[in-house]
Amino acid sequence: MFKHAIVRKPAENFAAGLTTATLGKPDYPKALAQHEDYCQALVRCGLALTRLDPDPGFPDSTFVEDTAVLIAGGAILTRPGAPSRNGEVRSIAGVLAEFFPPPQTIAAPGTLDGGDICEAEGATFIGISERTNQAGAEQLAGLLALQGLRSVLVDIRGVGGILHLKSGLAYLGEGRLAAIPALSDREAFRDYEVVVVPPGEEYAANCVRVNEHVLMASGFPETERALARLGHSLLRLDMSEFRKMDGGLSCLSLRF
Ligand code: CIR
Repeated sequence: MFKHAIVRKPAENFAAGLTTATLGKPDYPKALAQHEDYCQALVRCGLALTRLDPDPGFPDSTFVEDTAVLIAGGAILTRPGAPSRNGEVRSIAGVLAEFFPPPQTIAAPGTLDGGDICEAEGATFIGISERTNQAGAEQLAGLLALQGLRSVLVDIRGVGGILHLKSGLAYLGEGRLAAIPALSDREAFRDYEVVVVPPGEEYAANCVRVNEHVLMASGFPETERALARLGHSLLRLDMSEFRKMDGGLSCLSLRF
């Protein structure tokens, strides 16, 4: 069960962050409203929120998930692969100190973004991407192994259209994953039931199971029907403005 989440409101210069999407510039008031809806959904899932102030020094800092990995009661500070995001870790470290013992860290030459980490009961999948390199992935796997946790590295560098592993993969609980077609038949996932999101609905694979609910982006009817049919209680959220900045549902919070 998750009890808590850390979120950070987007800063006014949110549109100055990194993106590869060609969906236009995000509308700031709309992004704020969508962020608030997201926060309310987490509250509805039973979470207490730590809400951080916007940080215009780092336009991508609303995507807090990338700065830390919270697994097995411990915190690991990441070393984000995008140089412009490296400084985001410092302020998150201060917040995590309220909740966790002194954190482990990912060290150079390793780089790692939290968006590449998918914890799936029995295994932690670590994406090797444009942001997370082999050294970073191996460091994290080593730290998790000290806790007796198994990691599986998943190279996503050849997969188009996703920034992070979790842009195309989510753990839904009870041995079930949601995945984009390009990832769905990877050997790494063979012990899981994989719900494949249909072509054209790839963005919907970045959903998040939070206690009794699954948060998913609105506007993806086939995925919605498939998840509902499997008995998931869905909370649908408009993510349009975050999508314009390559962001999804999972990246907007650190949950623990
Ligand atoms: C970036 O490129 O770093 C941000 N604009 C988006 C980060 C999204 N994070 C995530 O999916 N975990």
